Amino acid sequence: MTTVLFAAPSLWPEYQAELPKALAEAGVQAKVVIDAAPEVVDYIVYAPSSPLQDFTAYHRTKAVLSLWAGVERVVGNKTLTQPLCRMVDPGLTEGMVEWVVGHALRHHLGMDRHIVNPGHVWDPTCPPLAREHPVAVLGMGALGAACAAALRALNFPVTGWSRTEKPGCLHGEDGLRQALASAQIVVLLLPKTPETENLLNGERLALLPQGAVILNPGRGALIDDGALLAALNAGHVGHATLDVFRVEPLPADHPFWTHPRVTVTPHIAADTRAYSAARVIAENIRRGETGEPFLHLVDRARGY
Ligand code: NDP
Ligand code: OXD
Repeated sequence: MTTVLFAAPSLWPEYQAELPKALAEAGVQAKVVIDAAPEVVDYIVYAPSSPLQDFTAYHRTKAVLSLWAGVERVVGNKTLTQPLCRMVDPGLTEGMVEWVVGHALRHHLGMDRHIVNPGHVWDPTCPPLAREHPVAVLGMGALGAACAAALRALNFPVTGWSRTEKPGCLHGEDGLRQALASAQIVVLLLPKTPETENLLNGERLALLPQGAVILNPGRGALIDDGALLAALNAGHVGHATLDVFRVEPLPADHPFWTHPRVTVTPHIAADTRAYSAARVIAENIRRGETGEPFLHLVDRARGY
């Protein structure tokens, strides 16, 4: 059985080492290669940025296993008729929790005032407690739910919002308005779909309390950039820490780079790490081989 990696060549050494190990642990015998004729390929391990965009020739392939959690670049690909699984991986989740909690605490504690204090001002104002700083987490999936749990463990009152109804979580337009109206910090962990594009538009940004902070490690298109800049310029939004953008790398002349109320991080919130992702992939290949249902199947109609 043959598994091919379609991803940046720089990833090959790690996956060449980790995937065979993980497959052996899962009790699966498979060859892992970086190139093979389409007619011999059983599984494709896939980065959506890969040059492979036409899957027509892969008749034998049983599944495409994405290395990314977000699959918006591939979900609408009509040549891909096999099951598509996305990445849900403890390593990815751990990274995202650390990024979200770190940036939330930066703003919550007002750390910047003390880190950059050229006038050596002795300002003894104490920061509030987390219990006084409500957070809205938009998107309560694998990553959002873990971030919400970590923030709750620090005593932040967290309101979650998702597409479907779930216990302890808001949904729908009314739920979104309610979540935004009280949020001092908003975390965006939604996939990019036609429904979520420009979710944070001018009207919804206006619902936020004065000075609220936005953390976006989800996807750039979730926010209307122009509306965000206007809200930042007006001081209505206090700060935006953005990890993802409509165009990546963020173009050098984009106003986000120089805006005093924007922090840009270069899509590094959470990485797919080969040593843990390989186990997720191997488990799905094992399932494919034994006829068990795949984990983390993408729902093409839903878009995530
Ligand atoms: P999941 O699919 O597990 O969760 C998505 C969540 O978004 C679900 O709670 C879902 O609701 C909700 N959602 C989807 N559409 C809507 C909608 N129209 N209205 C309201 N809620 C909606 O994804 P993950 O948590 O694994 O990942 C989230 C995103 O994070 C990825 O799609 C990717 O874009 C981004 N990401 C970014 C990384 C980075 O380094 N910056 C790294 C990894 C991921 P429901 O539960 O009802 O289905
Ligand atoms: C992902 C990402 O979707 O890195 O996994 O953004």
